[in-house]
Amino acid sequence: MKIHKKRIISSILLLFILISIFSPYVLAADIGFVLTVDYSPNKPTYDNVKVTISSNKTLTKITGWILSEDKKSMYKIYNDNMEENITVESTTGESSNVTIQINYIDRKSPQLENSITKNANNTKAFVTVKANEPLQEVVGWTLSEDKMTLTKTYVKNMEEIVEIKDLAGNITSLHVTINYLEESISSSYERTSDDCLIKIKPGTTYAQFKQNIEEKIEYTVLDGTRELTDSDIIKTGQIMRRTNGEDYTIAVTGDLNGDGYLRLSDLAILKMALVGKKELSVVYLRAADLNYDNRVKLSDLSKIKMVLVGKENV
Ligand SMILES: [Ca+2]
Ligand SMILES: [Ca+2]
Repeated sequence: MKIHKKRIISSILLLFILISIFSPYVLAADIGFVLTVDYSPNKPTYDNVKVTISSNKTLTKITGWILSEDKKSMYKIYNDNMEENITVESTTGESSNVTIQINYIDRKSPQLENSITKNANNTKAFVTVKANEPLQEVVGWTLSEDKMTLTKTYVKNMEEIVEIKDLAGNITSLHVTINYLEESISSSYERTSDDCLIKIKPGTTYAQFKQNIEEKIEYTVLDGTRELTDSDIIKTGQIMRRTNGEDYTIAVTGDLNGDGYLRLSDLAILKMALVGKKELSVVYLRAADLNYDNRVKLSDLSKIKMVLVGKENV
């Protein structure tokens, strides 16, 4: 019984608070004829746009508009860009002019112009796509600040179809064929567009490394300025220097302190990097990307843990 009483008291208190919050509006109830106009969606779209006009008063029906049950709002569906002036009237005789303006319905796919250049060694191809309108981000591509240009660097031959979307989602398919780059330097290791060499297992010796590089490729591996010998361990941060003048920075998977192995100390570094207490340079970010998805995230931390307890392999 006591509890019940308390509830009543707190309900009364709540009511009092609510009244005091809303009383300024209640007192100023006659604030005239107020209209708000809502567009849905209100960003580039290939859909129709629903325009809703809401008011504090009941409205008079306008031809072409659908009035709500309480008559305090009405909507109309527009299937094209347009500008229209309408006069909205309340049932009590007030009126107000409203300009409806829609200029972002887009049902045209982007027009693209693409060009491909390559470097002198035939080891990289640079694809540039220019559009006649702003584009959405495409995974693996770099979008310019004005969103009109996409670029991507290819380091191996491939053929792919890229779906390029404008802001409204209209798609133009781009067929990219790269077939004139030098053949791969390794069947196990991968060269990235930022000139790192990835997918090298921790604890790899230089002798083992050499077995994984194509025979026709001429190179040395440097630790600082020192050339490696066969029994040396391959470490993150070492440089593979080719006779064609290209340098690739070596990223040993999971080796984040540059000793060539994956140990608890590497796990500690990844933890610090993930909480923002340590910044990793490009090659160490590559080494930290244990699942090779081009991102360093918690999933890489779980993977490193699984490798350390022997439940997974690099
Ligand atoms: Ca290490
Ligand atoms: Ca990753």
